[in-house]
Amino acid sequence: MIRLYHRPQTRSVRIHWLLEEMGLDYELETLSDAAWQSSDYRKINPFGKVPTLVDGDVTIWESTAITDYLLATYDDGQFAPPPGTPDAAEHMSWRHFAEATLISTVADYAINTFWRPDEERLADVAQYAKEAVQPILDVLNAHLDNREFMLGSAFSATDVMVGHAAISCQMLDLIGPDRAHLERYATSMRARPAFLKISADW
Ligand SMILES: N[C@@H](CCC(=O)N[C@@H](CS)C(=O)NCC(=O)O)C(=O)O
Repeated sequence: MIRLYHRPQTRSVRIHWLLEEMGLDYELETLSDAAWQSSDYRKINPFGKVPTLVDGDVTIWESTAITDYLLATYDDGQFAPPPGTPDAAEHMSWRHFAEATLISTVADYAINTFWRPDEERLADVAQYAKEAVQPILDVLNAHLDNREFMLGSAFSATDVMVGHAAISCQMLDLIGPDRAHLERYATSMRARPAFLKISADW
């Protein structure tokens, strides 16, 4: 049985959502503050971060790596293009972009505008992140012109990774009035049945 070590309002939401999209059986282990910071948790995730996924003998962390694992182990071609194709390369590019370029910048903004208590927020970092994300969102918005999903007309695991960031931007008022494609995309991702099942995570 797959077990997801999870916290609401974190990157583990993406894996929770993907598990629902893929229709897999899983157990959700929502960590308390104490469990998250415990030495026991560091035995399965050396950085003490979420998500971590355990599946039998397999323990895997880093959410993009977890999506790689779930696709390689359980996907029958529904959630990713065939390996070694141009579509697969595009799928990998955008899926990694979602963590490495997009959500890392959005998270700096979120942490310093609402996640941390007031006295721990760094206004300079929030301002920097808000400025840094603008050209990234412009590219994403342009990409979504005439595309229902990140790869065109078919939903894929990339939409969970990028969709999570798009929804976060919508909630944080980062999309702005001139990015209609991104706005439409975020709204449509939020309406997906699998997303609605995990929406209490937000
Ligand atoms: N690149 C990692 C980032 C994981 C990460 O930073 N998770 C945050 C929550 S969004 C966390 O657990 N932070 C706790 C900490 O840093 O102590 C991934 O995608 O899994």
